[in-house]
Amino acid sequence: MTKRIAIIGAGPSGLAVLRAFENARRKGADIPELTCFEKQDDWGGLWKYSWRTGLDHYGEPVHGSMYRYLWSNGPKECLEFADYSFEEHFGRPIPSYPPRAVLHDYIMGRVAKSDVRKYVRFETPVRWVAYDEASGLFTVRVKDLKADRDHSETFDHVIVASGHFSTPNVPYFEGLESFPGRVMHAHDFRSADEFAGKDMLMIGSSYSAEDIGTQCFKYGARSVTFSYRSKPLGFDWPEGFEEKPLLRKLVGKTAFFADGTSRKVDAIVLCTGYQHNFPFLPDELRLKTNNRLYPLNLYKGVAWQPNPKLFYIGMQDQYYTFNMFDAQAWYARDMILGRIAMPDADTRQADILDWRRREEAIENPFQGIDFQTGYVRDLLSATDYPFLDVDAVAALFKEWEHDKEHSILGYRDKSYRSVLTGNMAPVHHTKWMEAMDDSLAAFLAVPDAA
Ligand code: FAD
Ligand code: NA7
Repeated sequence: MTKRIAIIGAGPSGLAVLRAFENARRKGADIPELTCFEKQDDWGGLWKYSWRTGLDHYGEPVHGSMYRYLWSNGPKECLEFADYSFEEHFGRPIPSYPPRAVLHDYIMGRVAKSDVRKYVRFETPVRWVAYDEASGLFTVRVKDLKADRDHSETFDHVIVASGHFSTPNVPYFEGLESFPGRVMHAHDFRSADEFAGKDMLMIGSSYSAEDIGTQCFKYGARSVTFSYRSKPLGFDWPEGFEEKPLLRKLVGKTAFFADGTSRKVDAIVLCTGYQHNFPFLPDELRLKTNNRLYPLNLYKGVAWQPNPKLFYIGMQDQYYTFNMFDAQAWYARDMILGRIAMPDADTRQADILDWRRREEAIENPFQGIDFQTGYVRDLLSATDYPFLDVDAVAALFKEWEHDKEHSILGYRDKSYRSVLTGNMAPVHHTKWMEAMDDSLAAFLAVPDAA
């Protein structure tokens, strides 16, 4: 009997799994029967932009957390698929920090080249997964939204690739309920335009705060105040930005901070991160973790320790993204195909704890980059994924960190060399702070040729 595999989600992680199996099939392997359940009406995960917030037209929670005017917050050279360069997709080298639409086009280009769309059932959210010890099978209950019908199927393996930047973590601060202006979580932020001329307060000091704050400034916000819980972002901020310790309370429009200072603000964006949320999984199958580089209970970061027939892809905090999802997908595929032996539970646990110990020793971003580089290298060394020079990628990540330190509003004007093609990215025709049109056409336009 052919094995059956359920993949939950057709974002970059789920697509990496489809590609991994397809790659094996093309090389002559007998692959299992694949079914990918995707709740949205197209693939691409977060990269498929949705203007919607809250609930969608079916009453389902909107998955999208990306916003208009989102540009890559790391160099594209760090996320390039080893088997599909940006140059192959666009026919020429392109600048290092593309806007969302360009990255979306690139991700779509690779999957369009392989015949995997047939495996995906769109508008079909997974409602529940149960494991039966006696049969050794998973039962997956899904809802066909278009047909308005629930049904169940059985599978030998389940691969969870449903993402973890969709369910907002929303803390409470005294006075929020009577604040006379916009309050939203980053998950619901879509367009910076509405904040032109406003004084903004961002709670949080990580990627969302930094990016939404600078973007609002770019589109005309009068000032941006960041409020941090543990440590400030710490950039050399230009005029118009400031950092404050944690918000204590709001009285009308006035925000009071832990250092006793205060200021008036017009709008608040809670950039307070996301929850790993798997409402379709029972306790014994459900990953419980915060956003970190090495969650417990995942052998090699992918196989569910208590029941390694279940896999998770893309659940770590991410320096590496697309190429790490590939490395994970190829590794999970090879465990399922029996090409990589699944060690016993004690060996797996010792390996998990070893990686976790190394993760806990990380003291700064450079060590974080080295840690995840080591992790990706470990996975890649075991499969036939095309060669990826991860040391060269790590060097680019460190250059990126330096470039951000040097200029938080100007780092996206930098160029980096592709580790795949060896070619240097061209400088973009417009500085990021002046590039207001984030469309694919505007980004790829060659002004001199007009
Ligand atoms: P997702 O992209 O979240 O895809 C998960 C898929 O699973 C979705 O299609 C969803 O609809 C589906 N799904 C969820 N639940 C179910 C269910 N129950 N049943 C069926 N389907 C389901 N990365 C970068 O490399 N560069 C960036 O510049 C960058 N910017 C980012 C900006 C923001 C605001 C955010 C939130 C993330 C950003 N990321 C960036 C990181 C991003 O997480 C990854 O690039 C990537 O999208 C993760 O892929 P994924 O497939 O794991 O998850
Ligand atoms: P992150 O990177 O998980 O960061 C969450 C931030 O929110 C972090 O600074 C936290 O502070 C802060 N936080 C969380 N809870 C609170 C409370 N209760 N009060 C104050 N501050 C809080 O999420 P992001 O959204 O920034 O980034 C996620 C992805 O989106 C990323 O991959 C980007 O590319 C885009 P802490 O440091 O823990 O004190």
